Amino acid sequence: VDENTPTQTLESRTLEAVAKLIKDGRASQIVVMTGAGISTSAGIPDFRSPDTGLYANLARLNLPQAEAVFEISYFRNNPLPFYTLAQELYPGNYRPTITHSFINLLHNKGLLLKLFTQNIDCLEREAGLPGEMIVEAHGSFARQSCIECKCPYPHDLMQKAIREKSVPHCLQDSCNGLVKPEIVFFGEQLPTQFFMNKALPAEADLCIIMGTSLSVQPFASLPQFCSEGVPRVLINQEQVGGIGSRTDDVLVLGDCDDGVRKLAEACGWLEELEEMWAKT
Ligand code: CNA
Repeated sequence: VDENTPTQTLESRTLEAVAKLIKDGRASQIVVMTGAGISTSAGIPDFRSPDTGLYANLARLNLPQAEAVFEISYFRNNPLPFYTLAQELYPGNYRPTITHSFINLLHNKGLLLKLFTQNIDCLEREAGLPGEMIVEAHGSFARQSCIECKCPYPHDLMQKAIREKSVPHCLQDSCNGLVKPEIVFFGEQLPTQFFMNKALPAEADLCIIMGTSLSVQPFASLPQFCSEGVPRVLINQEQVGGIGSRTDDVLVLGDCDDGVRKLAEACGWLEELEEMWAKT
């Protein structure tokens, strides 16, 4: 839609109008959808940004193609590249960003319906958001199991393996299969939690999408489940996923920490947000 198309819900396609909607109590069931871009300022590279993204920097691992690091058939023959990467991404090495704190602030104010994240870094939990508010669509490092018999593997042994960059094997004598954190590889089913919650965006009265290229399905389809007339705000370096095509879509192109600060300021929450973040 072009600039002159009339909006349905917002007074204008701006962050200020979104803030007004929130302050007027007309947006209180907010769904947030995130990806690797909300963790780049914490120091964790995303996948697809040219030059800085992980895919651009995987050459040292000698992979046939960058994506192979998350392919189960490749992992079965050569799990080391994944474990090299896992050591980098493993929770505990990074501090949540102000964008993570913003999502937690929405929850504290009773405005968050659900966070859908593609991230596996657990930074939203570390920012204080309770697990039940989060749909980890691509799994996380919170659990690990054998890729053959699916038997769970102890967390402390996994931490040790990651630290030592060794590859853990199933503890069942008869199995000895490879163990992998329950993060979703290409071609693997998403967690049931995703399918149980994927209709939720239809109940939202505001959608905020941040730091994702919206290029991985089925996650990329989530914003389409928002009802017509429900504002969808994209805070991202680039325009993605057709956001901008509806009358109440708002594009905030640039760094997501900047965008989040602007939205918080327009809501009158900036000081509170900065204080909350300082405590993480
Ligand atoms: P992606 O495809 O790498 O896209 C990232 C998006 O964020 C791009 O559109 C960037 O332009 C944008 N971006 C990068 N930095 C910023 C910033 N500071 N401010 C605003 N926008 C920014 O990542 P997606 O999450 O969309 O792809 C899905 C994959 C990436 C999922 O399976 C994740 O598991 C996986 N991943 C996760 C992490 C993590 O957990 N932190 C890190 C790397 C990859």
